[in-house]
Amino acid sequence: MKRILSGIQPTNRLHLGNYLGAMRNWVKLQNEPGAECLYMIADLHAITVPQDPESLTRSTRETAAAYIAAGIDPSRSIIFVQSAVPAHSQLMWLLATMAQLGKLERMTQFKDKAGKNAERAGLGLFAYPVLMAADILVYQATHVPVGEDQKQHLELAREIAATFNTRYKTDFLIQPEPVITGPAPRVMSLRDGTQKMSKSAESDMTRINLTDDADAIAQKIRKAKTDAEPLPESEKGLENRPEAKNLVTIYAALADISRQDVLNDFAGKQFSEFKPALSDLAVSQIAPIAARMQELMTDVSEIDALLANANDRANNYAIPVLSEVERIMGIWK
Ligand code: AQP
Repeated sequence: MKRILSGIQPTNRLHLGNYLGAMRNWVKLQNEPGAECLYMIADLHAITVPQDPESLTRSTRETAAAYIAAGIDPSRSIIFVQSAVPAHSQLMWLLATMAQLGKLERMTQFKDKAGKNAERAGLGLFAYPVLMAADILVYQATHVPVGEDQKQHLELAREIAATFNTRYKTDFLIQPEPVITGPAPRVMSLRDGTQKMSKSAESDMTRINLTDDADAIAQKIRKAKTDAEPLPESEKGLENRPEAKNLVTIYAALADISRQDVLNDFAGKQFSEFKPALSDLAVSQIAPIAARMQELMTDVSEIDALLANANDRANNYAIPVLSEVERIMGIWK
């Protein structure tokens, strides 16, 4: 029996990177026999950088719609909002007493997000990995699908669970394992192949949103940065060509084939020929998600009802775990 926990921050519209790097694998996991999946909308993580309140609420609903439109079935998986389960924040405080500053200081995502101004970064951004540990441990999750950039945080969650268990002579907290679901591609910006495709990048032309219609997708791919060379015969020929590599990676991920298979079909071809093929493929997979999202967003009461029900189910898992941690620690309640 696997219990799986993962989530995305509702920081803006979800994009192709979130879909190919995370959500598509979540659907596969949901369909595995014996797997119980909890997919969170991580609004408490989103506010570790300033968010406009109205946009945050809108993005929270839209993220729920995106999960469903991408194939996560709310009757099989629990799609819930992190802040609606107070046990996450409560457990975070208890775990914070066991998280070492030195380890938090080594987290590369904090360094990346805080940039040169680390002294001015908020405590929430610094403590983000402790909240992530609470997110996982409060469900006694056994498996967590993580991208490359989250591996360090998962390791910290394992260490915090081990510290708790050693300190209180128990085996109550489960050390979660990373899930390997096959290749989860890292999708890069359409305008700079060295930067990750990101919700918070300023220019909308850098990403394909899951809400983009066929015309928008085609336009973004047409305008995507490339170089003047034709496509190479082998993957080695993509080295030092980040934009070309990115478009080939996206094609391979959408078609569920290897990069080499893509090159076998397109070697020697110019981008003027490759881009329309990529565009057709992207439209065939993303436009139906966008259409379903639009449908769901026309009646938000249905989404709100689904979330209310799932939030209750998530609370039913989390509250007893928090209570047991408190009991073990001797917390007065
Ligand atoms: N470009 C990407 N390629 C592949 N996977 C990606 N993910 C995000 N971007 C890419 C995966 O999506 C999941 C959730 O991400 P998140 O919202 O929690 O935070 P993030 O990784 O910081 O995503 P963004 O889009 O870049 O958001 P902002 O701009 O708000 O920071 C993770 O599994 C991640 O690997």
